[in-house]
Amino acid sequence: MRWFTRSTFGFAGALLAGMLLAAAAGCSGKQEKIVYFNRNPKVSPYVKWPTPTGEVEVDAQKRISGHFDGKMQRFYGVEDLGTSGQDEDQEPIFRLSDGSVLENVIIGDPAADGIHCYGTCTLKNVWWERVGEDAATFRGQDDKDVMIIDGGGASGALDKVFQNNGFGTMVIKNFYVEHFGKLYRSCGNCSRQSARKVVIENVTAVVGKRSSCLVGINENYGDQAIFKGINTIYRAEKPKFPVCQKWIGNSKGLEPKKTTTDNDGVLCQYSDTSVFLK
Ligand code: ADA
Ligand code: CA
Ligand code: CA
Repeated sequence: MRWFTRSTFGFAGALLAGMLLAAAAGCSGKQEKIVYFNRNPKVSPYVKWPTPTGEVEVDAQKRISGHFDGKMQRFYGVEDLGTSGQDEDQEPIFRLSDGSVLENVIIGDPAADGIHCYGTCTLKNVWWERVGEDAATFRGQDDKDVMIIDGGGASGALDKVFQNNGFGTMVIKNFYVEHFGKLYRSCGNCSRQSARKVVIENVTAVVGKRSSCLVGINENYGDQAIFKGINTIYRAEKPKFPVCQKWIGNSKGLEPKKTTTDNDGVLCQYSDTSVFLK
């Protein structure tokens, strides 16, 4: 379900239409508001969504190497990137090479395949107003690679928010998530499987109707999920919502099989001092 529709002529078109409307309304003495398509998610008691300082249309993936400060502008896809469905072949808005840092960015709608990171990288204060196919994908090249997501938040993920498809550790900290399927999934059926890790630290999650687990890992490849700091999960919508779901993954592109859930102290490591279920 889309929360709102977006016409094909894009933000500039909307602005122009808005101006024309306003001009026309001016003749009849009525004030019309400009219609913005990339709206903030609804107000949340747990987070303050940032207000964009500007709007940036992205028609081809932006390649980042080194440091990029988005200065809290809203970046969203147009033309080939003007997609936000569940198609697995979408390109990202940002493509980060090994060693990159991306900060102060708002990803608007359409968000396509979000952000791809090839190697070690850091996302600081990045917000997704309405996640596309997923929010960010880590394609670590070896077990030492780390993708750090520090600060920010995400809303509107029909399925996954963060996807770990290569090697290495994903750290998700100081992050807010709502209206999501899974916050994190170690790829269940990628052709290159490995023992992937995730560290969840100071995360606030509001479980929604579509939420199926906070993190999903493959037990047969020795994945791990480690919870640090204070993580708060509001699960009124689904009282049995699992924090950590284990699966038997494969490298053949098949649908993986679910096994057990929750803390076992080895693969899923948490306690009632690191995870608070509300
Ligand atoms: C699904 C799919 C994977 C991979 C992933 C992604 O989980 O089964 O093969 O494409 O999405 O990276 O979006
Ligand atoms: Ca996917
Ligand atoms: Ca994807």
